[in-house]
Amino acid sequence: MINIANDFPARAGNLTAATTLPDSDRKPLTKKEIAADHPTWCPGCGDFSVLALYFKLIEKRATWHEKVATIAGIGCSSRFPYFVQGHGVHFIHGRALPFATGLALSRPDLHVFVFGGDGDAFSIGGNHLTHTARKNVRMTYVIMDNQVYGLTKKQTSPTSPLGFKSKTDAWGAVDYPINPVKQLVAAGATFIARTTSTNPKHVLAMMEAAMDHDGFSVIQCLSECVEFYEGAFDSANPRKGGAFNEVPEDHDVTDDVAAYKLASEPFPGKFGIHYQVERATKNKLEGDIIAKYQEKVKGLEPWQILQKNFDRMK
Ligand SMILES: Cc1ncc(C[n+]2csc(CCOP(=O)(O)OP(=O)(O)O)c2C)c(N)n1
Ligand code: SF4
Ligand SMILES: [Mg+2]
Repeated sequence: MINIANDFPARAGNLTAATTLPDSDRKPLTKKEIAADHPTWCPGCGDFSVLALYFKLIEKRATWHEKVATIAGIGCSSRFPYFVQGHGVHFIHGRALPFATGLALSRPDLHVFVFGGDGDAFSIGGNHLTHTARKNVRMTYVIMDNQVYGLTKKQTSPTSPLGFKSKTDAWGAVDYPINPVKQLVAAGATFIARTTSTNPKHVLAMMEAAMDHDGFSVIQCLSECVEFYEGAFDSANPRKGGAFNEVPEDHDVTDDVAAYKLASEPFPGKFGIHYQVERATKNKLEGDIIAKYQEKVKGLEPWQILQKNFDRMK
């Protein structure tokens, strides 16, 4: 049996506070309390900004350690949970979403955040992304898109543009790149937004809107890999001669065809919420089935429920 005070002395303080104080008397988390190890990303990496804004979001939303979980797969961007002092998992490459799904379904009191890269999301994890989107599991997924595999030192990723020269495409990429928004619309995601790490105010606004969405909320956040794809997003950065254009006010976010069209604009395209609709979450639909069954077996001991199931199988 785990003894929190002995086995996790660093966390024991938080737990004691959580168990003895009524919620109304508890202080919300500060950035200092949620920041862990010094991030080990290369100086200038776009991922620093995303992490800083996640801390800001947690601070702004006045929440507590046991109410938030930070999950990731593998990649530079997926090192995210290491740098967060809180509950989280650095999981298998491309498998962050199935893990997060289990957590989100079994713990509806938590807000589950998933962070990861374009490779993690659209290559090895592409299948999981499609299914999490159609199931509409309540969580927020921030895809830190640098259009390259950073951790493994410059291979072509599914979002790398045609002609991109890398260790896997010495002559330039020939495979047509994935358009994240179009892919997510087709898969059935109920919240899809685009932002860029060089615009902190906008990143925070998108994270807040995503957190408020009751369903699977996905943000494609351009996050430059200064080591292996420098300058990739200059065209979206006014400080580098580019343009940051927001989604037009008259765009109907509930119209999937309009979202698809908007996402077809040449890179860097528009930033903001491209698509948002309400659809029952898997959390709600499954929760209803569980509640209905629990009503049926009310008063029975767990072994009696098991026995009933065995009897039915005879
Ligand atoms: C099953 C498996 N296959 C391949 C790898 C090697 N690998 C680790 S990270 C990665 C790609 C990372 O790219 P991305 O998700 O875009 O993250 P970034 O490093 O760019 O942030 C690959 C191919 C792995 N760790 N596990
Ligand atoms: S290799 Fe690229 S993505 Fe990875 S930490 Fe360095 S700059 Fe960031
Ligand atoms: Mg990447």
